[in-house]
Amino acid sequence: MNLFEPEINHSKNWLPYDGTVNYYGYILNKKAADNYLNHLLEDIEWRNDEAIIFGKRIITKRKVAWYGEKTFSYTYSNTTKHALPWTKSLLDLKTLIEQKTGETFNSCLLNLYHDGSEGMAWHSDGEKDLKKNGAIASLSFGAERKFAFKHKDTKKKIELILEHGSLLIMKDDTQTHWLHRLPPTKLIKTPRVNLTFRTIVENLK
Ligand SMILES: O=C(O)CCC(=O)C(=O)O
Repeated sequence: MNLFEPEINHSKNWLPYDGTVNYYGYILNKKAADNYLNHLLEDIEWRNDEAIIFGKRIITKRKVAWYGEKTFSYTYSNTTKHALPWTKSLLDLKTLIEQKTGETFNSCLLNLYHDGSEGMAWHSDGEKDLKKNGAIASLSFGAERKFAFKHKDTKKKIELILEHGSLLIMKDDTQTHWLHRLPPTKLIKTPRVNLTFRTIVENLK
């Protein structure tokens, strides 16, 4: 028995229909996850996120960064971002989750939530720059937060808690049928960093 691996059935599909979500629990022990969290907080080029909503420019308190194997551009919420080259730690994490999941990724969107007052509203990751039905791997560090899915037609909701050092994967037609969000909460006073590894289709601009 490996004492560092949680006994979680990562083949379980958390969605009842129209997509696949697998949760692996923590894939890094606490010490390794703490080290990555500190590295990510200090060394990533964090920027406030920008969105144009109903013609108005919104700057979020949540910070973002985007890294990848090429200078991909990626457009969401009507703003375009350009990827920075992988850091060694991000490349190591990408290799680890590729081994765990059997999927491949060429870019990563990072989110920094300073405390529970920051979250992310309902959305799906179906932008045209992303590979259609490509897997998205979500790696979480820091504060444990609730993560929720809502079916676009039936409105059925599924919730789970994302732990420090844990991996979740969304694949197949999940983004077509389900929204997801990170709800804000007054209970959390510490930061959380989330990394979503994705596959961008060639669009070097
Ligand atoms: O922080 C999270 O777990 C959610 C991130 C997310 O929904 C996204 O990057 O699309």
